[in-house]
Amino acid sequence: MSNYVPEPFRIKVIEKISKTTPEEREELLKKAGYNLFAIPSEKVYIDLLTDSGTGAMSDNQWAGIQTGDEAYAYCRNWFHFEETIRNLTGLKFVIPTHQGRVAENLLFSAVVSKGKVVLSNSHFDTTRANVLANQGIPLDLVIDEGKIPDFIHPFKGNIDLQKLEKTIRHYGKENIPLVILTITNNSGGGQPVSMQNIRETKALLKSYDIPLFLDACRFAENAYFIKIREAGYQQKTIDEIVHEMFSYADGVTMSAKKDGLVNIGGFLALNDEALADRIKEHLILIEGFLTYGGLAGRDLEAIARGLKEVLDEDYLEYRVGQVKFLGDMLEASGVPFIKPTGGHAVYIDARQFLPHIPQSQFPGQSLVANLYRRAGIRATEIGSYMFAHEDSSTGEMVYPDLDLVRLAIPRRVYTESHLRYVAESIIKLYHDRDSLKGMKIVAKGESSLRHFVARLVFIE
Ligand code: PLI
Repeated sequence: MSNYVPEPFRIKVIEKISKTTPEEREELLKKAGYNLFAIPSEKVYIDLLTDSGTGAMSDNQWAGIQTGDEAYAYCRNWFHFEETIRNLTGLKFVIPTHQGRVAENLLFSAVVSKGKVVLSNSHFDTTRANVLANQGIPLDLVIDEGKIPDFIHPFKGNIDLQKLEKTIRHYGKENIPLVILTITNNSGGGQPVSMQNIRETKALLKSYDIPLFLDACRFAENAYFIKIREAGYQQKTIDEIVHEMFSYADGVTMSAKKDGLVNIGGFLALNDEALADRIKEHLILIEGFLTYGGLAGRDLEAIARGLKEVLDEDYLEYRVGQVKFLGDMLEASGVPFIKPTGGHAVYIDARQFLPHIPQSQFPGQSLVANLYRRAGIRATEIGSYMFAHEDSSTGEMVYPDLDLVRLAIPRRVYTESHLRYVAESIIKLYHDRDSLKGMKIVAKGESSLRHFVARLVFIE
């Protein structure tokens, strides 16, 4: 078992969390249609639904909030925000948004149209949905090792360069408006992408004149993995690694709700001036003026400060260490999960955990519902419930490669003892796994984001 890396901070403000009884939770689950997104947060004991927007800000960020300049145009915090992002990414044009998916919406509605193909290591669900909403085709080309849950590889988020080149040739470069690398690769287990892979992807794309974008929500965690796992980077600072990563990018989309260490915010940054100008017009239509993009001045300030704070190596060591600590406790009891652990979450392999439940009966969602039912812990399914869909040409169901349950750890929120409680609860559930039942959907929305709204029942 690994040692716990102590928090590099002390706690100055606390928020009460409440315990509920199993009977109360059973009622809440029924009412929510076994959809954990519909459970009131005050009824959750440990909330691992997401690491997005759920972190704790620092005293420095809260102090920044007090300096918010709430003028409509060109507030002082905008200048700090823009300068911070330019310095971080080296990109010229910065477009603020209130969260990451709006950056995706603005980007893909500008460059994707019917039949255009967007290639990625793995699209996150909102990224995929934004490509689809513009009638584009999102394709995932992560390396094969990235799809084998217990295969140990330092950079399981890498894109397969051979497949990338083959796919570009197949569709023709004129049909590929951009390639986007998700760092770290959320849908594939929070796994990092190596510097070599980013560099080689850029070199390949340059020869075809296709821009490279980074979905950089978790760029600092990715940089930390490069530092500890990739030859030649041990002596570099996180700052230097981050600069090199972004030096290969023609553009970046970012949800600041992750490595921006804030509760709301995002941005798009890019070098193509003509494209930036088109996007800015759309920004004014759907988000707000060029210098606030749906955010308050105080939010811009908190993001600017968060983007600097996140580069602290002590913080990143603790952050990635927390995830590993949880993984090591599960490993000691044989619970199957994606190895090695990634940057922001432990991803349980639900098909191995519940081999008696077929993909068509959503093993991951059964695990998620039972974990809340028994322990008050909220996690999220990333598998058949989220992604399975009917092939429009054959009418057959298409299932994802992996059925995962994500235990996402909010930044700077939970302590070692919370993680111990989580591990103990999951291990108990694992010992009792044969009693868990499959599920079926009884009501669903039509969009490709059905998992937020669908209702389910257990198959008795
Ligand atoms: O939730 P947004 O709109 O601020 O960001 C969308 C988004 C884009 N890319 C990636 C890799 C994400 O992880 C992401 C959001 N992630 C969420 C909400 C999550 O729970 O992981």
